[in-house]
Amino acid sequence: MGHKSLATIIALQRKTTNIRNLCILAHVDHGKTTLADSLVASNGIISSRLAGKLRYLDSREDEQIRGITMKSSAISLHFPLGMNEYLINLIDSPGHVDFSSEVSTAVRLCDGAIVIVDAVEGVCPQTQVVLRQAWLENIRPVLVINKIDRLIVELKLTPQEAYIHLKKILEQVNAVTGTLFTSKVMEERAEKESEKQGPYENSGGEQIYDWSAGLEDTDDSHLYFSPDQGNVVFASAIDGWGFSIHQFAQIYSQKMGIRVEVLLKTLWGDFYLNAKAKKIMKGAQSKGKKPLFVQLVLDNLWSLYDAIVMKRDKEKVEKMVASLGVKVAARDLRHSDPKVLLSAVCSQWLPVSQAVLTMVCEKLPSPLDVASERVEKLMSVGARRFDSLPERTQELKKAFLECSNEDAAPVIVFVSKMFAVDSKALPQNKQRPLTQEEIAQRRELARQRHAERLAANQVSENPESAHTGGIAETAPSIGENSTGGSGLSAEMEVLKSEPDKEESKEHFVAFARVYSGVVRRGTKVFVLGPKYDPAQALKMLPEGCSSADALPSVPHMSCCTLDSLYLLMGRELEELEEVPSGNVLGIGGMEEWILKSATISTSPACPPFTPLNFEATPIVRVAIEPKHPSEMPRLVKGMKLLNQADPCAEVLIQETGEHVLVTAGEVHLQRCLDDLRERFAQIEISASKPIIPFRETVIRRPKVDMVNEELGKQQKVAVIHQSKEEQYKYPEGVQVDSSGLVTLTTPNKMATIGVRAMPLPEEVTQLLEANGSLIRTMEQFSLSMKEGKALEINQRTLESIQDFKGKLESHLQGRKWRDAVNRIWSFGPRRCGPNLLLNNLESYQRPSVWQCLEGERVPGTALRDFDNSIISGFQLATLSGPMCEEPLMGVCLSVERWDMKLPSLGSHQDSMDGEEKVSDGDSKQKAAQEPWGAAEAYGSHNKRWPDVSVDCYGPFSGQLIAAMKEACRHAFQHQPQRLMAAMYTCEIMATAEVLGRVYGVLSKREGRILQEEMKEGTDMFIIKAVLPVAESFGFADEIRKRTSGLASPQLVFSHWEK
Ligand SMILES: Nc1nc2c(ncn2[C@@H]2O[C@H](COP(=O)(O)OP(=O)(O)OP(=O)(O)O)[C@@H](O)[C@H]2O)c(=O)[nH]1
Ligand SMILES: [Mg+2]
Repeated sequence: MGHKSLATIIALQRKTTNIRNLCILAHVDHGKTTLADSLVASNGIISSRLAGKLRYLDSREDEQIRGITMKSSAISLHFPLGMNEYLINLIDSPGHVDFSSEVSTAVRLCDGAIVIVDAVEGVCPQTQVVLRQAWLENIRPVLVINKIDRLIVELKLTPQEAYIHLKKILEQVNAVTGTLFTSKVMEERAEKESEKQGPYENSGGEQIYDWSAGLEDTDDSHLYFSPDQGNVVFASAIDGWGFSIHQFAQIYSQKMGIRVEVLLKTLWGDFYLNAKAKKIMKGAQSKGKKPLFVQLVLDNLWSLYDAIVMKRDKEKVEKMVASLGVKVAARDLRHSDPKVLLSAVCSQWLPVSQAVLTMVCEKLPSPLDVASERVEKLMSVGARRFDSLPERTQELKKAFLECSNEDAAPVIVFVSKMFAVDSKALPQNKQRPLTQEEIAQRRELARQRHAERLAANQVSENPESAHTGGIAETAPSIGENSTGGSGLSAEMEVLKSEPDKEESKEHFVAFARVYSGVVRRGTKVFVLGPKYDPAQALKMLPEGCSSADALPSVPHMSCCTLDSLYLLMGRELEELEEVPSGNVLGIGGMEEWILKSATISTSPACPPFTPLNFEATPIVRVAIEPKHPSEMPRLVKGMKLLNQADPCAEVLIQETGEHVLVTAGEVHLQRCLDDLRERFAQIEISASKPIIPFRETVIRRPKVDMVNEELGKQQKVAVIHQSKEEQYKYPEGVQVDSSGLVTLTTPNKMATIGVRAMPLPEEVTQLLEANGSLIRTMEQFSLSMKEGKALEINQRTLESIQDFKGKLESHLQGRKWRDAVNRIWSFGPRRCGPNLLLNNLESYQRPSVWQCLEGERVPGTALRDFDNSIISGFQLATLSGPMCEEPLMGVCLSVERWDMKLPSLGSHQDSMDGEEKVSDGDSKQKAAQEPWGAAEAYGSHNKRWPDVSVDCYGPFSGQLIAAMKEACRHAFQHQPQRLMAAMYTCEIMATAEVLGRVYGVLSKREGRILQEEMKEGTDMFIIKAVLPVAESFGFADEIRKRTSGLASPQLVFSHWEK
């Protein structure tokens, strides 16, 4: 990039009001990257001839080959509008579901978004997802309806039909927004009402619509997309044109002498031109007249396409070109491909970059317009109440709102992902293409040297001449090309001394945004992990300390120096000295401190930002091994790098020592494997077939006997299972009674546990699945209570918990479930999964999991000893079931017996009758919380039960955990067991001709059709189906092949099915 434009951008970075941070969002293939090309071309970074063909922001080779974007990438553009010059930080995001985590990382850094919708396909599943994501992050969207050319050329609609079609698309998009908006209004109203003291006061009818107080600054006009609001552009990114009705209003106000304001209101909608009366009238539809939009806008476009593409009418084209006042090169006029001429004409007449960027600058907010609501959301992690944060933390809200780039303002930066770049791509090492002047200069220099050398050669052989002769015109040495100018960075020194070793090294750049203050090179900052707690840290750190001081170590906080800052320019990076507030930037050298995302600040009071909302569930797992076993260390290193470079891939080492990669889908898996092979590990690897995920569950025992001939298919299977189960030999020490209660005693015979397994009603399982985050909040609350401090949970979350509890109660009815909800001991696995542990012990009371709802709070309630061992045993049992070590789902494990037979231990035991014991000491409770380390805790602090805590069978709490786990497993095995398969939903769009083939592929793969409907205004059918994940591999490819690429499904994980 030229020095001039770099300087322009640096200058613009300080004008916060003129900055727009935005991302392009859409369903896959709706034209995001193509549109980005036109915007990039408007800055001269690529030639406008190549715009739309190059897909400049798809810089990876596999992105170019497959034609889909896989990583989001950013570029900074400048755009003059009227008297102002704007800085546009643009992020292009992928549309494929597998990469939706990349969308989350992009959306977090932006204030606005361009949502693109394909004019033929309309609103697709990912369109809804991205609209929701934009909504959840409180960023403002504008709309581009793209590929209008397809309506003309492919669907061959008339302008009138196209107008109706476009109106429908707008309705669809607005319907999605409408749903989001209503749910939010409802929520806020509920919250406001609960904040008022009495729920019965103020519930008069007229209050119902009075939600304005919470939303006074959310003017709802921007919520809906409408051309007359100026937030819709109609475009064909590939042909380079686009317009909002403002442009046409301008054109026709001059031509027809109608005021611009009038045209703006009437160009879209049911208005028509009454030529006789020279008036614009309402009611075009009822009177059968052409709406203005058709007459003044679409008709013109259609006739242009007709003349250039369909009829190739040279004369007409020339006339039109002349009347539009555009200049077309002679070779474009003669070009054999009419599209070349078309885009030459259209991109001058209605340049898409102009239309889109004008809309962006006018309709999207600057970083200064950040809403207070968004700030609070970003700052308060999870369910925490904003006003429960430390005072100094709350004060930082002001810094967010001011977005100040004064030196005194605290620095706050959020890193949403880490991305890997080749060391060659770093600006320090890059061989930049030279500007014209530089080339001329160098040519001159080389000429001089050449002349000198010739002269020298004539005199004598000079050893230096060989050296100078090596300099080529276009390949300057690194030093000459350094953009920093003032000396080389430390990294460069290393690079120079060890070029070979460094070449293959991956560098990570943090994808970030400055929310407050100015980031400078060399600034010392705190790096805060997602679990950092400012309240805890402020207590530990001295008052007024800074990151430059020597500080005690605080959990989830580290200090580091920012050593390189970059301007992100698509494929390139430019080095920067400082980046002021409100800008998107790259930060180098953070890989040691940041794994995937982090918050960076100069103030220790800064809270970590709320975690990103990831929409995709990583579900496709493969085991990976190197081709040559000796290369294992490289694989391990490579997988570590991959884990860091991908927001959503997970890397696990299983107990068996297998290295497992978990990805969001097949395409994502392929990309991860390619990355590992070619980049991070650089070795040959082999990947197993995808490991199909299952869940294990139990079902109700069928109430039929074996001779009943009327058995359904399902029941027959159950009976076969049952008879198998009867043969199942329980190991010694495990007793099962006729009702299914499994009892088991610890090896040291001190404790006996009785557990029963029951299937949970399906609705309950679903509820548990859907409310994972609430359960986690409850768990956090219980933990904080144990530690003696109560977490402040915000009202909205409390209400959701109450609601959740109510729903559980309503589904757990009947004698079997009496009071079950209040007897919940834990959720599992991982303390938040879809299984329940019930406390059905008569004699044992423990604090309920619903503590946070109970008004009276008794911190540090003493639990019975080893309460935690029971929970841990349950967690282990639910994490991997007895059938194939997969997690359990929909299982209720009820503890019905828990006896502790304690040996008489002399004086301390007088309070116990050998059966029951209630904890009083903290140390034992601690021991119970850390089951595996319990022996030490007992040994050193508490001599009361030396022979109970540890014996030849190991620590007692450990024995109890193992016994509980075994009891759960046997109880599970006593019931009729089932495996649940993971299911995808997919939406396939196909034309009538290929419909049959789509059905063929679906049924071969055991897919089930849920719905089939005709897409309005097109000849496409939309088929919604569910498909087992196990059958899905290669599905998308097969569909594409069988339909010659006409249908391509998107698979989204949906649910588990028995
Ligand atoms: N007819 C027509 N085709 C277009 C238009 N814009 C883009 N395309 C084509 O649509 C395809 C997808 O375009 P991309 O820009 O890669 O789409 P994308 O939204 O970036 O796709 P992902 O990044 O994979 O989600 C390409 O073949 C483009 O040539 C348009 O305005 N009209
Ligand atoms: Mg793309």
